[in-house]
Amino acid sequence: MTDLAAVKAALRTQAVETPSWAYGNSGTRFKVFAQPGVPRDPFEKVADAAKVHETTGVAPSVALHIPWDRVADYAALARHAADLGLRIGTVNSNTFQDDDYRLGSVCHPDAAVRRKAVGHLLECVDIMDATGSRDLKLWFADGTNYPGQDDVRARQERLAEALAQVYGRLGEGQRMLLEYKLFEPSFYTTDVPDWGTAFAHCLRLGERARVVVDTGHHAPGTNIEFIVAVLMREGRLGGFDFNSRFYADDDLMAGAADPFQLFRIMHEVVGAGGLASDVAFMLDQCHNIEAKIPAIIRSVMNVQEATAKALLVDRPALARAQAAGDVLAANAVLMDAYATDVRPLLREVREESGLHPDPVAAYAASGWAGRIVAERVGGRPAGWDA
Ligand code: AOS
Ligand code: ZN
Ligand code: ZN
Repeated sequence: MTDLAAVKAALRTQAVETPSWAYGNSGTRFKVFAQPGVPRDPFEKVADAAKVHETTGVAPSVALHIPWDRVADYAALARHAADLGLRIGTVNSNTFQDDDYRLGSVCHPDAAVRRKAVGHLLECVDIMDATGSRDLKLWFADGTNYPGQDDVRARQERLAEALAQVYGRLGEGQRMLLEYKLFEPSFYTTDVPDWGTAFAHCLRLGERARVVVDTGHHAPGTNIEFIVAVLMREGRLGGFDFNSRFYADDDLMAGAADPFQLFRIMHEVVGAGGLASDVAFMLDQCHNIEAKIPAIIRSVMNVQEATAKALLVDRPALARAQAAGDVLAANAVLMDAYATDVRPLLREVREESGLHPDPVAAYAASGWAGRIVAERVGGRPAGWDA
């Protein structure tokens, strides 16, 4: 028998961080379809993120991406967020958009380029100090395209050196989250291609270096929940970049392509006590053809639904079935939870928190979509083609 009050309480404590770049225009390398009303600066991105929190109640922070979100006064940006009931979350670095980075950034064969890349990462920590952010998220586009292009082991050494420098600069309570990705933009080797490589670097650095699992960064068929379980057991899961993929790193709405996978991941998180831990639940998405704010609201709701289902798993019954070796009964316990329609429960949770039961409808009724189209003329791309 599930304790519904406990499930609701857990759901109320959930926090999903939304990414600033998801509010701006984005696209593929073929075309960016500009949308009217998109933010013209980081302050407006924060304002949109505040709308997501206002309607869902569970999106209290927004991640920055530097230099896309470069401002003159980061403390002012943090104050602006606080005024809107939000805080600045993870700071994401960008060492992939300069010509200098053709052969990589922190793994580049030229020490001068490596110094430039590390300088940028250190600047990101300065920004964290100014905004009060806890986490620095590192994703490197480093790698090679052809066998023999560079020395794989030398590149790992350079990476380790750069990470150690940045880790040493972190303030107390700040963390380094290292994100891995199988391929792209490099097509032969990637310097941080998988959780094992990221984990190995984190182990050398120290306890505040953690791995980020972006759900779009694996080979098809990879059992992501297994990776989650192992990293949580080691105390090294820093957080998630949630999104959906059908083919590669598609960055579609979380829970859109494979809601069952999202449920299986959240089942491992809940089982390991992750909801009450320091695991960061972030979205990393781009909304190329759909309206951005409603798509982010939908993604947050999808994460909530997967979480609610994971919380509804009858864990004592599951443990009994597992101990008895009853394969079918154990599987049935999980599938029963997954098959539960949790939408009425989530509507209740929202109403009990003084929110509209339907965040999508609440956003539509707020008039914000019309207001930003009228007020914001000349919205900027998120950065990919800036
Ligand atoms: C890139 O594929 C990664 O998912 C990173 O998290 C990246 O920094 C993010 O998508 C913002 O561009
Ligand atoms: Zn990511
Ligand atoms: Zn990605």
